[in-house]
Amino acid sequence: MTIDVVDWQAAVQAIADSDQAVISCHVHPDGDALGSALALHRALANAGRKPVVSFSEPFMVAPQYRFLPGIEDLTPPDQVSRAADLFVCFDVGSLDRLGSLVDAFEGAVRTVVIDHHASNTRFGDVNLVDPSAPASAVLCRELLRRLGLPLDGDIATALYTALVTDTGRFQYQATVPDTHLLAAELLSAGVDQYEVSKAVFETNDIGYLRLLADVLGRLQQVPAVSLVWTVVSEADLAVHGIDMEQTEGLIDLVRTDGASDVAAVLKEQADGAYKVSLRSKGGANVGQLASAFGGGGHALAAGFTSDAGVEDTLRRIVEGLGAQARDRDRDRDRDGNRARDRDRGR
Ligand SMILES: [Mn+2]
Repeated sequence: MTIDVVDWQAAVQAIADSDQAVISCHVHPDGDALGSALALHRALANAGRKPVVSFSEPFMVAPQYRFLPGIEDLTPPDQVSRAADLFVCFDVGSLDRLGSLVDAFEGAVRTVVIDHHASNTRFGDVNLVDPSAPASAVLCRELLRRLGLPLDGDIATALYTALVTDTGRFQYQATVPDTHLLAAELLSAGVDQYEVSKAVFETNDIGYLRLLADVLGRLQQVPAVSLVWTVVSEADLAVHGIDMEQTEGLIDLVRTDGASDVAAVLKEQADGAYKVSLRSKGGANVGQLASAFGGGGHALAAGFTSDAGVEDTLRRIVEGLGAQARDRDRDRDRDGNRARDRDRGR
């Protein structure tokens, strides 16, 4: 944990002092964002408090998360107070990622930001940010412990769903022994892990499977920068009757191309812009790349939005990856020269 104890204490104090906290997460919430927010909401409600949990327009939960306990407690964002005594958000790297709840955040008396994105802009009064945490849910669990709020089966299910999705089923690099210990603790608290797996990983819409056939059919490799990429258009969604929210897992298939270090999926938005998801297996730093284009994320998983069209967006990605590769080569050469100089006794 890289979070200062003073910050933990400030967050605990802020939450303990609040009666009607607004709890939220980023737009188009994934399992970690939604699971963490629902977990804190339920824990506070169990303690007799009156928290509100919500997220931005479009106020739609992706189908694979609709089984989550507490989903029925979500309040539409336009009904959320713009003058709450406290606003707590999970998995939100920067203020704009709160979408239509930005004004609710800005109107709150106190704000607490809990996140694990390396690119987090620390926009809260209190910021609990640990880029080494494999999921925001890990920080949520620690917060509950410090608040003295016990787990129940529903809280554990929300946190487990967050953990299993953000770690790629305990596969990604941030997964450490403590991650498995937390999973064990959550399962012991009453999670039916196969119900979670079935809902999240084993239930696809036939339209999505057919969309996959189209989208994977147009995969392209750019060997010069070890990139594989594809695009999902609004037309694809219309043809197969799919919402963009349902394509969250697509990048995980694309990234399995064994010949490529970096995977990119360009998703066309209703306004014609493209949301770009990026993954790296360790060669490139896609977080740095996404930040350069106004987005953010982690070294191995990041994203940004582009209104430049497919061709120009791709050209920028390729140029950015090329520049990173040249920087890495230069660093390697310099280190090599140093080692040689040392060997020669200079
Ligand atoms: Mn996360």
